[in-house]
Amino acid sequence: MDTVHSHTPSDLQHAPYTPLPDKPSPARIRWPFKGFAAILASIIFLLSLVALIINQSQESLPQLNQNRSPSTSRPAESFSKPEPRGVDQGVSPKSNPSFFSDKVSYNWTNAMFSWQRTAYHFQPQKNWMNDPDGPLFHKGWYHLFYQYNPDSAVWGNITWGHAVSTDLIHWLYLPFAMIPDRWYDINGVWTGSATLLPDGRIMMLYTGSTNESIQVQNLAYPANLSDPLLIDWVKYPDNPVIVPPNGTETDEFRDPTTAWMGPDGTWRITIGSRYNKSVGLSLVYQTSNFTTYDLLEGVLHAVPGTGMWECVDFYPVAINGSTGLDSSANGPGTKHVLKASLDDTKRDHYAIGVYDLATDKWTPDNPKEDVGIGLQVDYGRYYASKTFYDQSKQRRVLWGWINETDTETDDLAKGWASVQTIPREVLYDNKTGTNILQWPVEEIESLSIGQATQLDIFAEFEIEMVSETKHEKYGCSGGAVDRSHLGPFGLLVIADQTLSELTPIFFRPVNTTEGTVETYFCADETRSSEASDVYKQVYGSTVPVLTDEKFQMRLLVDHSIVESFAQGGRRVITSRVYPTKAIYGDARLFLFNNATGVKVKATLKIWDLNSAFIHPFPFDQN
Ligand code: DQQ
Repeated sequence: MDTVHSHTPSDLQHAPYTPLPDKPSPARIRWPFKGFAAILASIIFLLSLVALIINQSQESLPQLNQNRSPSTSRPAESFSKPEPRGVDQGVSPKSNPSFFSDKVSYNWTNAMFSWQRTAYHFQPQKNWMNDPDGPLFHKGWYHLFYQYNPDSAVWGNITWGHAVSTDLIHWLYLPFAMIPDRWYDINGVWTGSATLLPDGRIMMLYTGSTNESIQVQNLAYPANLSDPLLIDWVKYPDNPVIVPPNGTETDEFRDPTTAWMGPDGTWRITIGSRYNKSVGLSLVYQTSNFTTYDLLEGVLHAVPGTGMWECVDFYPVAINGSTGLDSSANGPGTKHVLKASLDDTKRDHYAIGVYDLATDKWTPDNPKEDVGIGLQVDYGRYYASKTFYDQSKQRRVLWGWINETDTETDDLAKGWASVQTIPREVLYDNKTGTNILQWPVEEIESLSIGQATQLDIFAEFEIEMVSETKHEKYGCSGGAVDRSHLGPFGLLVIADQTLSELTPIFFRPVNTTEGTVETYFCADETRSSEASDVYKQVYGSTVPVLTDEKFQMRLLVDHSIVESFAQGGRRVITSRVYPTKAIYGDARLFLFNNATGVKVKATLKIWDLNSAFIHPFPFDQN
């Protein structure tokens, strides 16, 4: 057997395994749980702005490039301009498209870059990160693996980073789980998923990009299952276990899912691909031992015009249930979610449907809202998501990659790129029956403290007509400045006092020609930064607001990230913003109502969130 001796990041010591404490030594961990302080405000307002000035301090900010003075401007020309990588290796460009190739870099300061680094979202100490990989729970620890470049803040040399947590919020970095060191993954240890077998074994399937840039599927497993940290991984000596089947483009065949067990007692996995240049699809393989596989006839599902499906995720959800389901659950009372990350648009789309166990085919409940042409998992800056079943809390947990919208040059200058979302619990929405619900895992509440630089905001809005309503057709695209009868209204986050920088997260209800009201939930990044070399857009979609419901949003604000959940998580928008003025003590939060025909009553609860503890594992203290 080949044991993978991962090369160790310079800042992590790979100590030989010794018995572990239940959790990291408290001496090294300072989590000031002081209970949470909630500020509850009921505010009635019409056409007004109410400023809530949030005390911000610089104390807990991580320092980047400490040898540089915070006020020192970085000369833009001192950084080279590499091309986004990926296409040559048969994977789409992973850094930002060249929106800004002709533009001059903004005069960023180190203080601005430092502010962007998040305090309670997971990100590596430095360098590039993309997709979450193989999340799982084992012997008291949550494991997160991730696509990582050990050498730079741009995509390349993809290696599996590894971190563990006892609560999905505080993380300890471990040595790399797998590095690209075999012919079958020398061009990258790409995305994969874990399957926990009933006998306790863990099978990790991942895509390797071979020495010839062919995408193959490989098997790895922990060298020592009794190690709660799962530090050493073995690559199966007869890898690859699956090669691209005839008729499949050899560079469009990747990202195996977690396996689920069929009624015949054998396992199935699905792998995304593309047919005839534009048909996105997912193939199904059957296995009894994870080393040999049979391709089943037909496909799990295919949707013309959607292009290559990356990072397919396939899992059951319970109808009328309040817990998550293991990937092998099926039968009456379940539906199946099929998710694909569309390589062409860089958006994660899903649909809810029915999985036929006899034929291994999945059918969407609503063909008009099929995978890739209907719902998105998140309408913001978000990609390559993946769920896992957390057997310790009977819940399904979703991870997603928040990618950057600045330039590679800026990422190289700040020394890192990308963040993972806060893990979200996923449930079927029993009320609408048409969407999933996503909600931050409950453990995030442990970060609530008296005063901090990060926020968890819950806002409810009720509207009262003050003038006659008329039909108006607006969506999100006009942004927050467009005024109409019923909206927009919401919150301005990461705003400075003069409102020269602001990110509105808002509702815009509109009267339809049928006499009903349709509500849009939107995030407008167009004024989020004065920097010119940052891509800014308006994100959003319609959201079901049922007749007995108020308009509700929950926002997680973490320096440069805003995760926005509408109506209990029916729609989610993640924003990655790059403020230059609304930073440190100058970051503000405002309420706004731009509707011309309604009064809005807002109720706000705001929790200040502490920083999470995200550090190297304290091997020296065992
Ligand atoms: N990222 C991986 C691929 C996957 C893509 C490479 C999605 O396996 O298709 O880093 O971002």
